[in-house]
Amino acid sequence: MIVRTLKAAQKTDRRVVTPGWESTRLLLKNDNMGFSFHITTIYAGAELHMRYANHLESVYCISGDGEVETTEWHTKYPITSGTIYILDKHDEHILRAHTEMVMACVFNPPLHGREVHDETGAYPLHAEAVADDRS
Ligand code: 9YT
Repeated sequence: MIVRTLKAAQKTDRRVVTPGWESTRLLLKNDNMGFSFHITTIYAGAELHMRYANHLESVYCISGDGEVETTEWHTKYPITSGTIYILDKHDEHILRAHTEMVMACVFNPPLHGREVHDETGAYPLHAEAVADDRS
């Protein structure tokens, strides 16, 4: 069994900070679970254009208000506490945070730990790993 806390993980290089969001990656590839799990905060006013070409992602909104728009159909879905969106087709999308949003995110395949978006809005398949701190 592996036990971690968000508070402790935020003090390590599991926490990745960018201008529009930050994400603490609580469960990663080197845990050998087949997926990764992150708590992500999207800063108020952020507009993120993403397309995870190499990953599938599910995003559950814990708190905050925003919307996600598919760029193929321009369909907009309100995202608020209790809503999940599931990018089952590597969907290109835009996430807009009207307020600060806290999300629980799952990636398959799992992230290594230090990924940030490339110019296409994707994460690379290989990236720097964080320390293996399994207890
Ligand atoms: C919702 C979303 O995809 N935000 C970008 C960060 C990502 N969730 C991550 O790396 O944890």
